[in-house]
Amino acid sequence: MDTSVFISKDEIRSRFSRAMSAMYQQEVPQYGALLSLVREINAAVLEREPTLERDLRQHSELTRLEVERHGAIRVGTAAELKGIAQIFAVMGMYPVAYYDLSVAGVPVHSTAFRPVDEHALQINPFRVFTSLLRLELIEDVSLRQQAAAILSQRSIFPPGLLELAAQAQAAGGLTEPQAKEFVTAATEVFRWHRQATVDQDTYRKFHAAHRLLADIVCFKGPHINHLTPRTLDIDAVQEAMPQRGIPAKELIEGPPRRRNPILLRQTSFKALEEEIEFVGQTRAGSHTARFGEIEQRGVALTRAGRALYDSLLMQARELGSQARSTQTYTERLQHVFAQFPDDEHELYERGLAFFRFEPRDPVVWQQEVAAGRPWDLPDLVKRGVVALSPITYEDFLPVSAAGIFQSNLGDAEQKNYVSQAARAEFERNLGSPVLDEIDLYQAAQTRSEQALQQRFLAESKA
Ligand code: OOG
Ligand code: NI
Repeated sequence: MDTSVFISKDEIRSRFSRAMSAMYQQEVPQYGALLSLVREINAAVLEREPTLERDLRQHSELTRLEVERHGAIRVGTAAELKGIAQIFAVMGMYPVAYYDLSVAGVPVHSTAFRPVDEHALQINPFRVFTSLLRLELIEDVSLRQQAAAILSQRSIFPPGLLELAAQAQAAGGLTEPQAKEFVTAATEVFRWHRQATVDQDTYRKFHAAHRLLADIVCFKGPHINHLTPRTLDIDAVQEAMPQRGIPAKELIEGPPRRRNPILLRQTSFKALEEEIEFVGQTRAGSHTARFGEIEQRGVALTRAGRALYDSLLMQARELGSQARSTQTYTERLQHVFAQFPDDEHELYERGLAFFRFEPRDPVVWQQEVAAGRPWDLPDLVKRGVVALSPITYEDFLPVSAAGIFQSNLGDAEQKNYVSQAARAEFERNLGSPVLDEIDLYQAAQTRSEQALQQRFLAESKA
């Protein structure tokens, strides 16, 4: 087979994310309004910070600043999850990390399908946060059985789509006409259907048990529930949303604002009420599930860095639950996170964050090579011969994800389940293990270090 006729996975992923964006803007006009706001604020930031502009331009980031960075779906069964995995694989998206949301009272567990290699991430990092319903966390046994029966009746994939995915896997790719057909059919899986598959009483029963249960079980498929563009100033967008009549969630999730951003900050507007039709009823009902989100990413943390982040976040939240506190959550977060170093060199030296390495200046580098000292990266970094370039965090945060879920469920839904992580069960349902995100960042850092070391050795011999 002549593989040169195949369209690259990265290209198929880019086309898919564009198609999803177009569909979602049509389905949820308020999402279009959010996109315009983000575009305006990004433009203002670039004007204010010419060095950032130059940086983004150099890294070919400027032209794709406006493309969506992620979306989210929720599926009902193991078979659906396996099919979804097969479809995303065609686009070079693989399951990374396991997220247990049961702690937050949400009866799902999740992974994110995303590109993993650096080149693919650079071309288009689009990822889909994918949650699987955990019926075993629904108390009412008969409701559980009814949900399983309804789910077993539906088929979320248009005819031919899984076959096309299987063929892509067997042959090693898709030709242009196949890729076209594939993107159209794959996008169709996530379309919104205003016709519920059940009558109003059934919907109400599921809704009363958990709103998420109704959202997952009562419709034809796993409609995309939000898309998320990248913003260069999340605080500005958060502030501007209400002024534009966009009902913003109260808080930005994740770490506080810092000089050196870490991990992921995100916020959203609340899910809209949408008209739906029930089986056998002429009067319309309503359902809320779909919203818009924005994100701003920072450097990926090592296991030590992540442990520090988790413990500081916990502290900020615990302080909040003490009645005496007069500080706002944002103030507490700022205060507690003063303990997290905000200096690149310190983050590197203390092994808290992941970086790539490059010579700061060609002349200084030449002199260093000529000096004949042995290779010692920490020393070269310390002396400023080698510059640090942060490795971007490409994943999600379970506490933040829970906050995003909950802002769309209403307070009444904050049922707390005991933590019941079930990673092995999830992986069985998925049909493969999920990749470890920290291993991926570690590998990227190690590759960068080794490449620079090889260059150092080669040039010093020459
Ligand atoms: C997913 C919520 C999590 C994020 O960005 O953390 C998420 C959902 O509501 O289905 O998308
Ligand atoms: Ni999201």
